[in-house]
This record gives sequence, structure tokens and C-alpha cells, in this order.
Amino acid sequence: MMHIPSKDTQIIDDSARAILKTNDRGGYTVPNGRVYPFQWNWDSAFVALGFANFNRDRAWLEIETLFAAQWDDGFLPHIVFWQDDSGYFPGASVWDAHENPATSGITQPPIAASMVRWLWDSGPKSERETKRMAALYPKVLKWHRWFARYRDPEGRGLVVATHPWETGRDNSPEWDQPASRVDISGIGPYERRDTSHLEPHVRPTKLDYDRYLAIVQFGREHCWDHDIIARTGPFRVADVGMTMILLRANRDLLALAEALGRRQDSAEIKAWIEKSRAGIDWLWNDETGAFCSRDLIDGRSSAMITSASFLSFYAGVGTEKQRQSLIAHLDRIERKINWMLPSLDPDHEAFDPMRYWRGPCWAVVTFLVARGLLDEGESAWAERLRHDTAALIRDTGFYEAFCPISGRGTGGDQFSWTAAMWLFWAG
Ligand code: 2M8
Repeated sequence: MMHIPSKDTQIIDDSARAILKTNDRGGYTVPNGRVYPFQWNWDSAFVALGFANFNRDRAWLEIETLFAAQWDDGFLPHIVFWQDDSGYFPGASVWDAHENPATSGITQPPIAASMVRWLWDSGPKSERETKRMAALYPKVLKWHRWFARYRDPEGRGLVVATHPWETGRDNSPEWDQPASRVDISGIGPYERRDTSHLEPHVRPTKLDYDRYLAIVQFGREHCWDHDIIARTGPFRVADVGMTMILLRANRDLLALAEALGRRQDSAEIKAWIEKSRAGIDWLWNDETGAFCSRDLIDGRSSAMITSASFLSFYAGVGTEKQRQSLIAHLDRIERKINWMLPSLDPDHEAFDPMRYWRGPCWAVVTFLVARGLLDEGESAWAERLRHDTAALIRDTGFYEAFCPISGRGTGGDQFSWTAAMWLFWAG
């Protein structure tokens, strides 16, 4: 299917629906048929919102299929390999994590709870949908318990990422320094597949991939024991993105628990929320004037302003002074580029407007930030972010991401979560 530039919203709506249908593999949706031919965790959660626009049954099914791959201990993998496909590397055999279905051994930003709540809230709250929500609820709770049990080894109320891929912002410059101590000497030859689908200059570098694989090797050697990995792994970063997303997801899970009358769960979830609220200030970097990720191994802040820094609005945290500082950063960033929201501060030396998570705009993160800004009374900013995302899609197509300066698409096209964001929010 070709993208035909058009100002007609109806045509763009139809294209977005067609993308979701084309990428539907029966119960789950691939992010992009060529580049990412499996089910991805947070992609599926976003995609459910897109399906809700025209097929609510299918929307629920997307999240149900994802949770069908949940491990017994509550862990929810970042990739589910429902079927073989040699077009992606590293595939199931490299992970060697879980047999049936085969999965990766790392997780991804926990937004599913928020998407379940959105889905349920925006629907008829019929008996059928309430049953589906109630059936998903204990699975999501189990996943969040897994986070509480395994991903906060220092008890700070923050989420520790053990692999850059877990953050979803794979090659963000925030990970350059923490990943630099990963020993890559044991990495033999391997063949990447992403760079045979896409131009190498829009993808992570070979050095990034060597490190990604070395961390996978560590997990595999420890039989994906998440306790050992989070305590002794070579990459351990308190990720500002996952932390803010989990905090919001816990608030959404609490709303579901209350709707279902689960009193005991509510108390447990409230305690997580309070702990995070109290702990989050450790991510605030006063010099930078923003929330930034922090390396747990040496305690250093990345001191970088990324799109994830602004997720504090979505999480509903930050003092008035902190919020003002972040809004001032938005004002400054907006003057440097043409489309919001870039994944890295354009004034940072590592800013690279076409290379993946080092500069391009990603509709999904922009959506979360916009949603937070709206909730916190910054409606003009929220509308600016929505408007820019709509303009990028309208003028360019449903790309994986977009250059904040030229508006050009980068990464894969006909991308599921971009289509979903158009249908649910931007369009
Ligand atoms: C990208 O990540 C995968 C690894 O998980 C990759 O590059 O191979 C990221 O953009 C991630 O956030 C996203 O979930 C995934 C699929 O769209 O692609």
C-alpha cells in the first residue's frame, strides 16, 4: 500500500485502519511486517487503542494475546515469537528464554494497565467488556508485582532497566555511558537484519548492537534469572521513562482495582504509588532542570533532556518549580526545531535528527507527554504536540518516527503504533 499525501482526514483514517489490518497476524499485530515480524509488548498496548476506533473486540484481543505469553512469575516479555521469521535478529534461539511460546528474556515499558483502563473507560462498560477487563486485571497486577519484586533492587520506588531495549528508547544517548562498561569481547560474528531493511544511518551502530548482544548473553548465561540480572547485570539504569510509565500505570491499575472492589489489592498498589512519588526526586537533576535517568552502578545522572523527561506530567509528579523548568525547556526546544517532540534535546551534542531514539519524534511518546500536559492543565502545549504529530503523519505517512527538523519519515513505514496514534488521538 502506498502513502498518498492527502489533506482528507477520511482517507488518512482509512489508511490507518488498513495498516492495522495488514499488520494483523490474527490475534496480535506486528509493528511492521518486514522490520519487526513478531509481537512487541508496548507496541501491542498502543495498537489496542487504534483498534478501539473500529473493532473493540480486536482491541481487547491484542492485549489478551500479549498476556497469553506471560511467564508464571508475572514477567511479561518484550517480544513474543508466535511464529518463526528469519527477517529479524536476534530471534528466539538467540534469546533461548522460554519455550512455549518462545519469548525474549527482557521486558518493556509497562503501559498495558493504562491501555486496559482507557479501553474499558472509553467503551460501553458492558458485561462482556467488564468481564474482559476483570480477566486481564489479575495478569496486569501480577506483572506489576514482578516489577516491585525484581526491578527495584535498591527499594527506591524506581524502575531499573537491565537492557537498553527494555526502555523502548533503544539507542538513546542516555545509555551511551552506562553501556560503555559492557564487555563485548565475547561477541562472535553475527548478522544484523535491521540494516538490510533500513538504511544503517537511521539505526543503532554496530557498537550499540555488540553491547545489546553482550547483555543478552549475560541473561542467557544466567538462565534469565531476573533477580541475578537486576542485582549484578552489566547494565542497570533507573530509567526515567519506565519509572514514569509504571507510576501512571499503577494509578490506572488502582482505578481498575477500585472498580472491581479489590480492596486488598488497592492498598498494595497505593503503597507502590507512594513509594515512587517519594523516590522520583532522585531522578531530578537540578543543574539540568529536568528528570533524567540515573546509572545505578555509579549513581550518575545522564543529565540529558529526552522526550521521557517530560513524562513527569503523565505520571503526575514534580513540584511547581520543576514543572516550570520543564515547560521552559519545551519553549526553548520548540524554537530549535519545526516539529515537536524530539526524542533528545536539540541543543545536546548527541542530537541526531534521523537516527532512531537520538532525535526523531515518536508519536507514542509524544502522545503520552501530551496526555500528561493536558491532565496537568497545559492544554496549549498538549494541543501543539497533537497538532504537530498529525501534521507529520498527514504530510509524510505512517513512519516509525520523524525528523523534527525536516519532517521526513525515518525507520519503517506503514507502522502500526503510528497508525494507532492517528486513530486514537492525533487525527
Ligand atoms: C525498537 O526496538 C527493537 C528491539 O526491541 C529493535 O530495534 O529491534 C524500539 O523502537 C522499541 O521501542 C519498539 O517497541 C520496537 C518495535 O516497534 O522497535
